[in-house]
Amino acid sequence: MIDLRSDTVTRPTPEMRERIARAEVGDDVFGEDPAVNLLQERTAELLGKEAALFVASGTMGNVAAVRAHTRHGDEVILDTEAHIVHYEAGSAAAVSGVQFWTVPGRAGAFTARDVGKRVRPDDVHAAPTTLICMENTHNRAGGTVFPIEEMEGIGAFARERGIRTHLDGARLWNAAVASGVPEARWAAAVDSVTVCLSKGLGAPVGSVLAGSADFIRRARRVRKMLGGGMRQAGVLAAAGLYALEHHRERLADDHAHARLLAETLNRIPGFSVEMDRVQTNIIYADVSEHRWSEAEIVRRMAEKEVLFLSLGAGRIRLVTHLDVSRGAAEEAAGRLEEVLV
Ligand code: TLP
Repeated sequence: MIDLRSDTVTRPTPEMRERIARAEVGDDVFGEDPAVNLLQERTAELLGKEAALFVASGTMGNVAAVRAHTRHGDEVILDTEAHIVHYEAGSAAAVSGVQFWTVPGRAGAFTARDVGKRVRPDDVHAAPTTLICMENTHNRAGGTVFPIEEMEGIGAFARERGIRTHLDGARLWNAAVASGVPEARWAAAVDSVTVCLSKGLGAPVGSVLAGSADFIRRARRVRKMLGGGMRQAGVLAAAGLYALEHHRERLADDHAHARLLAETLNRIPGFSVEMDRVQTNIIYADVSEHRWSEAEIVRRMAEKEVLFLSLGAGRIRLVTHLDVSRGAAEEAAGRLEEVLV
């Protein structure tokens, strides 16, 4: 089976399991888990932030960030296609009581000028603009990299006006490898950042939220409120530490495999992939011109043991990751051509 549904499907490698088995643990709600503490320190250092917090998921990191940055009734500016808008179960409204004003981004990115048009005046009619969220790489835009200069421009604009900024960096590692711009430079542009260990990096569970010490203190309380105060979480943090040390550079392989698959898909009549969006490990293909519906395409390929997702509106998504070797990517490409041409 070649599973291209998401980079979240990876299983821990034998070496990672070894590290998990050796993890030194304690009660993390008391702040006494050595592996969790080490993971938080290492991630904060890597991102150039004062402090960091281990959380159960990328969603929990974003939820805690939005809640810790805002008050009920505030307004948040973010891209129309953001993960926070589409896939976080309405948490910004339910948990933080904020409303969105979305920007139709270009490949998931927008500029300080776009934001400038949406910041509310200090007026009795308006919800105060207190937070801007960005996403890098951008999932629904196709794993695209947010241009660093634009993010720095937005960061500077926001700081001048006392507006906070948060980066959903679930796949910031991929952006760093694809662009050569280190994670810390992106993190420096914003007040807080969520990074995921359980996507391309291959850990079974976990994300890290980083920011100032004061922000992380507030986020820790939100995490507790969400039921995310974990106890001997070092068994999970150990996997994250292993992933940070060993699985970042190899993301370049995932990107090369995604390109190979995208080129193959583009040769299939009725398929169309915007190649300039295939910058990392995610591929979206428009299949609306194919003789089969997207559901039928997914079903036929599943019969051939190649899995990917149908997203509706004639789009499918394939994602490469740690458990898809060069050989498996070539094999998947061969089966796609065999069945769909
Ligand atoms: N994305 C998942 C699904 O939720 C769609 C996937 O398969 O791609 N930010 C971004 C940009 C993400 O892509 C995801 C996960 C998250 C946050 C949430 O992470 P988790 O799944 O750990 O809550």
